[in-house]
Amino acid sequence: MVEASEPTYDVPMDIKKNFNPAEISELIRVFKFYDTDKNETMDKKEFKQVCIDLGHRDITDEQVQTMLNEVDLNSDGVICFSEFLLMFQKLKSKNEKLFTQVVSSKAGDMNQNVDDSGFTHSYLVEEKEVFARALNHHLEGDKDLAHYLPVNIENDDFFFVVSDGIALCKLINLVQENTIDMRAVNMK
Ligand SMILES: [Ca+2]
Ligand SMILES: [Ca+2]
Repeated sequence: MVEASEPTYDVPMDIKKNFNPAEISELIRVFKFYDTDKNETMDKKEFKQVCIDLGHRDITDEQVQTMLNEVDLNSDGVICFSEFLLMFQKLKSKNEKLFTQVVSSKAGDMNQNVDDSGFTHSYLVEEKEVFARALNHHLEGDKDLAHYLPVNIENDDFFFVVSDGIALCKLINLVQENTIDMRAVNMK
């Protein structure tokens, strides 16, 4: 039999020994979650989402390529599961806290939200709730947002509210005070 492709989730023992079985199965889930076209490898676009979710929110395509090249040990341009594990092995030895955060933020808790342009966002339900609560708590009584608030934490109303530029600017200012001069925002 001619070998067409290596079995993806069959991990060499020397990589496997650095993780416990629970971590391996969690990382398989994480890998499958980001492998959006389900071809069992992670391409540049899919890998970019991993980088973003690891906290590199403003990462450029060039930076993604540089990181991908580092992880892509057999230089076939995509990341297989073994390479993905090796990346996490490095991450685990460098930054245990971030590693735990990734592994425990179960892919099952992730939701996807498709906006009008067809662009798919991934976000953590918890993250959305934190922002929705902040919005309700801090901007309650804001006359410009009176028609929106309080926003329903349970559904996707939050995305509707922040699609209004004014609410988004106010939210950003909440996080980082006076980032946006509200006098410059067109309130209509
Ligand atoms: Ca893929
Ligand atoms: Ca590869």
